Amino acid sequence: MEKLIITAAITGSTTMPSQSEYLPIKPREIADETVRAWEEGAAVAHIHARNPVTGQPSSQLELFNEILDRIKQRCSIIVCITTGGGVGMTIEERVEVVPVFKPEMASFNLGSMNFGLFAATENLASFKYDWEQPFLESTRDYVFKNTFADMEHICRTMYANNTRPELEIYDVGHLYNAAYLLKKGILRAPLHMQFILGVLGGIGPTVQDLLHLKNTADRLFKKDYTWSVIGVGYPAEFHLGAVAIILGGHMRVGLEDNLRLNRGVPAKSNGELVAKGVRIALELGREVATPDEARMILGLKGLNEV
Ligand code: KMH
Ligand code: ZN
Repeated sequence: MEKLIITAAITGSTTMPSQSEYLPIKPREIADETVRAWEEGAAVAHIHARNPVTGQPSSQLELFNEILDRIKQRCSIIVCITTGGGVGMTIEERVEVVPVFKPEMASFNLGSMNFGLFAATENLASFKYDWEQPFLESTRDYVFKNTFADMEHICRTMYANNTRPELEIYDVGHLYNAAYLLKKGILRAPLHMQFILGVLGGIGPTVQDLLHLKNTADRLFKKDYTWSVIGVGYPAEFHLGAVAIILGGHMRVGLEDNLRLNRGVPAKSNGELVAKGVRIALELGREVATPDEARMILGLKGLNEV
């Protein structure tokens, strides 16, 4: 079995600063957390930016620039920049990072969907920032927009910049969207897919759901693809990661998706979550890929081209 690629999703745009005091916000913090994740065994870092004062998700290129610069100076991790962005960002704002930074990889979301963030914080007693509660509440009436026109635009922008798309699959229909784009030559084989389980609006975070995605993908793409899994929340992050380790997939961990290291124990860094992923992999007899080994597995252009 090929080595395991561990992706660390460092901060994201869906977890709130009030949910964890360890969530990195400033460019320096996001870069420090990325380097720590790399030291612990992550081969890929999935990067979002936040307003350094308020912690609000941001599409500002200057913030991305500072984060990416700091990471590149200190380690060789593969950077996969988000084009999912955050609530309220336009497609143009979300995709701009691709032509500007020409990353080795970027996320590519495979369909429009409800994306409910309000439920995860229903038990929070108070909020640190004024924007958090209205932001979460606004997702009761929010559609994460990725129409066919949007997907075609994002996909063409990626190939024009030699950036490998990481296909974000939140439900079974998204696999059929990918199959259509592949048939039309908009997407190119082999695909790299990320199965995301546990977003309110997408498929649930169970092993049965993961196997259904995997079996459907095998049927549609004749096993000519690589895949990774995100289990949103705890313990899904590690349970579904373990299934991916056993089945030959790859795994993503990180504070974007899950804030707990163990039941009732907050994760104090992305590095802790990566280290746990490495421990599980080694216990199950699967070796962990370095960034350069991951570049070979994923067929990436390399750090000199970004
Ligand atoms: N927040 C994850 C559930 C993206 O950034 O484009 C999905 C994600 C997508 O990471
Ligand atoms: Zn993301």
